Amino acid sequence: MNTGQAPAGGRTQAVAAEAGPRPGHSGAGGSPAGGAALAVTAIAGGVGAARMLSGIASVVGQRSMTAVVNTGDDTVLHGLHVCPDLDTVTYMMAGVSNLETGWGLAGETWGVMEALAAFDAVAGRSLAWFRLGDKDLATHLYRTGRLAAGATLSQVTSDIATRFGVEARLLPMSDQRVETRVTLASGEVGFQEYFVGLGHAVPVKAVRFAGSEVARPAPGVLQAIERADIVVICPSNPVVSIGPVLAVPGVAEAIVRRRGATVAVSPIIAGKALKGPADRMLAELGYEPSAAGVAEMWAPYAAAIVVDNADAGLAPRIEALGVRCVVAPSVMSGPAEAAKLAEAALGAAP
Ligand code: FO1
Repeated sequence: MNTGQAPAGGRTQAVAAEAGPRPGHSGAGGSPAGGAALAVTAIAGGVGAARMLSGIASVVGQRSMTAVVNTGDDTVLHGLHVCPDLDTVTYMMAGVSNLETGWGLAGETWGVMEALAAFDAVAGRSLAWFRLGDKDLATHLYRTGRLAAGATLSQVTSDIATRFGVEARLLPMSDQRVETRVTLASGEVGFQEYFVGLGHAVPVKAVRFAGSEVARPAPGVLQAIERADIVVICPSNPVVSIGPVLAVPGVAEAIVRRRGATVAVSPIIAGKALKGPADRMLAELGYEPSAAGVAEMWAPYAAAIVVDNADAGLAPRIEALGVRCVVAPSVMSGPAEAAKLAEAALGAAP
């Protein structure tokens, strides 16, 4: 999917803080016991990817990992540059994320949002519809200030990861702005207006990634894909979380070249997304909302896919696509389950 446009017809080849980490968090990174760590590069969206990454970290150690993260969800609010997926991944890898929501920081307070909402009447609209916690705001303030002073998003992302003690390499997909735009019956809106503002409760007619045609992969992205022992396509929404990454020129081609070393994990279990609108969105855009539909989308990119036990019956269809199907429990209800899924995914890579 290197067209800057999400696929509309489906079935196409071209698809196309609190102080300190929680106990058990492997923030120090390092190799797993008993040998050299595998170098893993993950293509990541938001919450599902963050859980998967923490599972991978518990298997190979953070220092062996690179995550190439979607920035199509990024938005400017109150003049601040907010990068939801980068922050979700950073906070999860640091062991400081809000585990209930999956986004934002644990132990957050909301004083600024409450004070901001007091301006709603004079503004004539809701100002705090996208909730930025007091501590989380420090991340957006720092990022915005550094970008305004001329730093690249890659540099700032690296700084933020360092501040939170993350040792995995976190790369934005691009230093240029690529904006996921969603067409609804009422017209086109930005991704967060659809996702948070409208609670993703309205049908999607089309998705595009504005700016992708002229974007370049951020420094290190192509090398991380080329040099990885294993590339993992995380269980994120294929259209709006992984799609923008693939839309950055050169990234899809790099993954296709590493197809033999690439494994995907299905975000769809028994026809449903655990969180978010992926199942509905796939159907609305002409894809089959099932693990087999996801396998069909990823067949050009990945030699193997992990699907949940509930989808074991789809294995023959998936294998007929030329994709090795590994069946494993894939609901990441906690760190132990995430680690087991990571083991299955890393073991699935040919
Ligand atoms: N998601 C929500 O559903 N409501 C919010 O108010 C919200 C605020 C927010 C603030 C910072 C951040 O990094 C993420 C936030 N998210 C919120 C999550 C975000 O909209 C989505 O999870 C991703 O964009 C989809 O991957």
